Amino acid sequence: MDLSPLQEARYQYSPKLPATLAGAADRIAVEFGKPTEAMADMDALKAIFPKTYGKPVATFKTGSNPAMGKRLTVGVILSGGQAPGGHNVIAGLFDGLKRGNPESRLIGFKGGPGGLVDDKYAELDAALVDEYRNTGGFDIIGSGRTKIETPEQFGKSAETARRRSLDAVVVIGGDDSNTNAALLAEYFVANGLSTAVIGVPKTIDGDLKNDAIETSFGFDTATKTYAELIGNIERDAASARKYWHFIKLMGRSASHIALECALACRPNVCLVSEEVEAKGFTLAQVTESVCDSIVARAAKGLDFGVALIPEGLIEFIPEFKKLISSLNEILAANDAAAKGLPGGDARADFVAGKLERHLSDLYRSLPADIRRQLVMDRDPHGNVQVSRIETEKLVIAMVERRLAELAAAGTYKGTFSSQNHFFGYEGRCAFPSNFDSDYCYGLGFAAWALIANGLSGYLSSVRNLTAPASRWIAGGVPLTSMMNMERRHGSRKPVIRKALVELDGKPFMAFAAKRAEWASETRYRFPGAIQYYGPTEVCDTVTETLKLERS
Ligand code: FBP
Repeated sequence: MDLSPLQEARYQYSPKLPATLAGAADRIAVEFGKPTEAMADMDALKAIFPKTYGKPVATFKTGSNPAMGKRLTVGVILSGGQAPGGHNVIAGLFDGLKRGNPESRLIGFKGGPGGLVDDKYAELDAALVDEYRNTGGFDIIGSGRTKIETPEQFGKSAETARRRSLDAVVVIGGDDSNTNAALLAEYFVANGLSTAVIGVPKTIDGDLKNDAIETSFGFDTATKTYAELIGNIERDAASARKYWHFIKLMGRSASHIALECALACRPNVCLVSEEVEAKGFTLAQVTESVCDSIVARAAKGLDFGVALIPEGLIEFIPEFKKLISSLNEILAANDAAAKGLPGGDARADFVAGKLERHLSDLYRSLPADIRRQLVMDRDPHGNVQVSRIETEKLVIAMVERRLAELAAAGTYKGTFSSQNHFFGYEGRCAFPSNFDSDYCYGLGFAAWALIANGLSGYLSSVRNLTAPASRWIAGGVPLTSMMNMERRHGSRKPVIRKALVELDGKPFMAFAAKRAEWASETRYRFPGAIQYYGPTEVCDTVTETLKLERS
């Protein structure tokens, strides 16, 4: 591999650790809080997790702890979509293990949770880990979306843990993967294994957070990467003055990414899925809200603009939500028949014939591409793969239709020309920002400290993130304390509750206070590229979301 100058320079970067983790291993003591409760459905969860439910929150502090020198063998898994900083979680975990005992070993299961089931692994030694420090991507061992759910998969995971004499498995993943981690932790204890399971909060979507987890890693770098691109597009729009740019942004359900980019860049429009759902908007009403800005700006001679669209939008429009859930059921019930059809159009016709009348009308009114995209295969967790649905093109088509009506009625006199973009994969493997480099290294290091203290069923946590890194607070949060029961595939399942955008939360309120002005005026803000070297207020700054939530 030829190295870029930045990659060479980033190898020299030493991630900052919280002071409590920075000293000698035997000076890292642990303090426990009170037993915890789940977020809801306590009795049901106690019954599912009899061995691991209700553990106390753990916080590391400086003190004496001779147990930290244990020789350990740990396996690590990267699960789900890439997020900047995953390699630094592994580096932090590796360095922690070696600080505790130079004889400790780290192995990496290849290609996600499937690697644990099938016992496919690579030894992670110093030379290999060094190659990946402070770099983006998950390519050190690869990732995957296999869900460990059948008794056979659990059994095979346990066999691997025994065969490799694992003291612990670390699962680096989002809400679904960490729900799996909780189930695996319970399974291992219930079946007499001493292998601990520790999770690490990963996802660019930013929706794995709560009172104890301030943000998931990767959100900082991904949103800063998108914000750079959006700022560049805003400047282009304001220079050329001839295009409306519609930008879909990743985030499978929650709109945190779109909202963060709006706060950073001040575009003319940013749709927020959670608001659309709360207000029960139809697609026509969503379209109208975009057209309001286009018409208002056209009246001032501003026939250009930038609109942000969260990837998950259509699942939050109530009429679409019903449509998607009916499509899911039809596809699940007719799996073989649907798969046997010779292409997307045939599949679309097949399901359209099985929908209730009003849903079938909605489905048939959509552009053909969108119809095809809505019946593509689901992911292993049963989710529609929203990154493959061109919602930005759907919105453009609806806007064009509506503007034609407004023009005919004489209420719109502008010219409308659009460009569409989708920013997702562009940000998931960027060189982690200084924040994500430090945060991930700390999360990995804390994962080791949890394991060395004999804890299982915890999510590694680093808090107080708006303070300098030395004052960050490291510890672990019991996975069951973040769970509730939700309906999935027809039955109630334990899941880590996804954190959606809160409409009474500070980030949304800050946006709502300004959006009318941004809709009709040009108030663009240009964040520029992530900076790794230079003044701390430029290089070490956190997201607008985190600043507002922690203010
Ligand atoms: P995770 O929840 O696994 O972190 O993945 C998030 C995400 O990047 C979403 O934003 C996006 O919808 C999805 O992954 C895309 O998945 P894939 O990489 O399989 O196309």
